[in-house]
Amino acid sequence: MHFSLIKFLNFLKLDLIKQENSLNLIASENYSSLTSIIYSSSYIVNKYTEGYPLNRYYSGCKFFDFIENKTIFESQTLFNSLFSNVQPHSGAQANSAAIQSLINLKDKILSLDLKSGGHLTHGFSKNFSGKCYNIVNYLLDKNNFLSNKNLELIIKNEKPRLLILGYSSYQGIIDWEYLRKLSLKNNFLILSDISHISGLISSGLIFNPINFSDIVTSTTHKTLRGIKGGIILSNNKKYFKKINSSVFPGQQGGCIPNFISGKFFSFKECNNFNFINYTKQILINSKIMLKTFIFRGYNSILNFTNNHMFLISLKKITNSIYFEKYLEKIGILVNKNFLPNDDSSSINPSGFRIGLSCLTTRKFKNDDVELVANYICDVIEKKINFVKINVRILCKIFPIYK
Ligand code: DSN
Repeated sequence: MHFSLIKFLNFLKLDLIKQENSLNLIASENYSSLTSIIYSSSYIVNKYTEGYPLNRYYSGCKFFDFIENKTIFESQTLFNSLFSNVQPHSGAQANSAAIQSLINLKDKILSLDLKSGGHLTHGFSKNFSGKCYNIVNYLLDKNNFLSNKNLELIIKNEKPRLLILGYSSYQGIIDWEYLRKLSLKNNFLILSDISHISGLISSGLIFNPINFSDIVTSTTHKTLRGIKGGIILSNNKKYFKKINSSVFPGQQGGCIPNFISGKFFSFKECNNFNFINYTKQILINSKIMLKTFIFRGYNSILNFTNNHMFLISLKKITNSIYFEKYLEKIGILVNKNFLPNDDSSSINPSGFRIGLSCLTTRKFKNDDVELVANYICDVIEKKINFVKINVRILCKIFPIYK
């Protein structure tokens, strides 16, 4: 075998070893099942499948038509939706296609500020969304809540065409029912990006906004624990055709057929009681971990979490870049993160974000996550003896892939 090929294969192997030997608390990640991984790596990758079932640009798609239809069906069942497009390569592409389906270039979008928990594709100046649309941001209130009253005021003043709900680092509750009423009264549309919380929604643990939004988008690999990619859902007939044409040919060429077959297996796994129990445990773990940090004297933006994640402040404690890198050295992965109204730069923001999807997939339960939170506090407080070895032991007790 050629030397560089051996090296390449070795890096793949090393990455798996690193995954097995790390406690991953990155809120946007999770571990796909071996079944989903295997079926997203099939020979169907060879096929070009531009278009939609029974309406393809190329011939020879009849078996893939069946696969795509089944995948669509599974995602509709998961979210009680009448329509689903499973082709977006990613959440970013799903958002781009959804926005194109709803509004015109330069129309006004109201979205949560990136520092308060928003996402790049919700209007960041260097992203397509910030370049193609007129963006106005809303903020959390002074107690870090998403305030209906503040939103109502800004909507009255700014008259947006589109309101984006759904966030990357907000642990509070979104009042979809109230905001839907507001949208009907004030004539704006709602796009809900449920990427982070879609697994919790599909299990019925968080309110499903499908009937309270014009379009819903999600990634498939966060709490939903699937193969990487995006989906677009809607119960509003008016948008079904528009969404399909915004994805193809508007946004992408051919979809990635092997990933769509991987998504099928992932969705099938979510349509199952085991997955519901898994997501219940995520919520328990997330609440216990946050409580442990608070007990040890750390501040979060809210003193509760409604989902799989939360933010912890490092203000006046330590530097977040150094902290993230140091934790990685001892085998714990977190990501440094902005806090609402952060005056620090994106390179060195004032806090870090914790998510419990990965540890829960490894079957960590109440006491186990409490232990991990205590290890992190020990590291911050420099009582660091034995943490690295203890992390390694936990990784061995709770393997990802047996
Ligand atoms: N950066 C990821 C997130 O946390 O939302 C996905 O874009």
